[in-house]
Amino acid sequence: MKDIRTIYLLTGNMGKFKEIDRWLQPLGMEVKLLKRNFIETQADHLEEVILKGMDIINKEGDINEPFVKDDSGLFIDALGGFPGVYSSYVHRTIGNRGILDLMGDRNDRGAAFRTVMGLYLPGKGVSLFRGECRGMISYEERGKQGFGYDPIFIPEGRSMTFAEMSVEEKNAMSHRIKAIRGLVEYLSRG
Ligand code: ITT
Repeated sequence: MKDIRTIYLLTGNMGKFKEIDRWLQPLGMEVKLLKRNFIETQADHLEEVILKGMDIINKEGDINEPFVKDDSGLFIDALGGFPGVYSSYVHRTIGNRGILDLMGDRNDRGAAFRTVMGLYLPGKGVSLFRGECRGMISYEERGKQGFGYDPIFIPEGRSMTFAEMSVEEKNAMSHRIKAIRGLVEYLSRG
């Protein structure tokens, strides 16, 4: 394992922080919150969003510690991948209710959550890790846990939404933790 015991997570989303912290803590890694006020660049792909975001932060030049940034989105098949890279804006504006209205009673409800996670290591630059979780959009909002689109997303093979699951249950199958597993494996390669 590259000798990294503390990772800074650049996010304003405490739901993400909780999930990542819950996963990394038992592996002996401490996650600390790194807050930065910057406007996220809009782009067509999560990879571009994250690379541009990390580049802006690196240019500020005041972070000399390993840090991680997570960019995620909900991609709905029947809506051509919408809201995708616009997930944050769409959630703030029309919300889960609006997505359910757009879906109406159509049967084709397949969707995927995707995460691209960027890891910055001083002297090594940025590495990207990806994770996807397929599932379907529910017909109504269910559950109080989690955050964002969790109340309307049912992961493949399950009948509960993410918002009806504990952090541990969601982590066992989530897009975010698939990306984190890649990151941990990368660090453990030394
Ligand atoms: P930061 O950029 O500060 O990390 P954010 O909430 O803006 O936080 P994203 O751009 O990655 O994060 O997320 C886009 C939207 O998708 C946003 O509304 C999130 O709440 C939602 N989202 C991301 N991951 C999710 C997950 O695991 N479950 C449910 N919704 C999620």
